[in-house]
Amino acid sequence: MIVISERVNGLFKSVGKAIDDRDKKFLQDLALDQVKAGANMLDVNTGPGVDRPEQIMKWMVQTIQEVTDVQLSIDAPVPSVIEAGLEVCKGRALINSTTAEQKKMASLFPLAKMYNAEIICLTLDEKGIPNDANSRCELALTMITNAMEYEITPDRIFLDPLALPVGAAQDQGMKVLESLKQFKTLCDPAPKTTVGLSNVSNGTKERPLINRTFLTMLMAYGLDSAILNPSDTDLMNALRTSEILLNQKLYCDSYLRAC
Ligand code: THG
Repeated sequence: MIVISERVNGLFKSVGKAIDDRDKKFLQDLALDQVKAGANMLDVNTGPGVDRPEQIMKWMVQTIQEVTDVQLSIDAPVPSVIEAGLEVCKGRALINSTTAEQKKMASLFPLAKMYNAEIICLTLDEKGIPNDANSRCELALTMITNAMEYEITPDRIFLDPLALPVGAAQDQGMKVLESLKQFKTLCDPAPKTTVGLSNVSNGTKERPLINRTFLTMLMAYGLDSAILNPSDTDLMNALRTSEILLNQKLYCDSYLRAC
């Protein structure tokens, strides 16, 4: 599993404050802490409603790169903010994200090509998030085909079926699982898959339990990566145990400590 930390996000109050104060040390300590907790990648997001998000994205990427070479996922709803992050990103970046909306694809696939980046493709379009797995697959194919026009091969694509809050859309959990399985059959080489795990527990009273239960299910359906909170030890233990049970990692008695 590729673990992408969700914590480097201005949405969290303490991170938002560090951004406002341009507190480099806070951001750098957070980044290192996430890597130590098991993050293979950091999802960098300025958070909503900031002034000059392009400048803030650049500052965040540069500040983090001063202390770690870990891969960065540049997360923003606006292409110009993603481009700002890509301009200063030293290693290979993951673009988070395009959708199947024509305008989004027309700006983000050229950026992925220009910066030789990987890219997350959210299965939603002008009409919103589809209601079932088949329609999510249709949008996934649209994005895979469009990406090929820019010489972006499927192994550089992470398909995201969009996990939704269980309290608001209870029927969607199973549809997300089915989508993951079907995505793998769409092309060869198969695209990778990801989800924003914490979405599923938004607004519930049992967030950590719901997150880790859903994660083990997603992994059984072939999930390759997830944006999650690596500081949640129970969650990471469930993840490591799933890797063992799915025969993705070699078992030894001390596998939790070894990770
Ligand atoms: N897919 C992709 N990218 C994504 C998402 C996705 N990026 C953003 C998001 N979804 C994943 N990241 C988060 C980060 C935080 C939370 C959920 C998902 C979260 N935050 C607390 C909340 O909103 O209640 C904040 C609490 C606090 O302020 O401390 O839940 O789906 N590709």
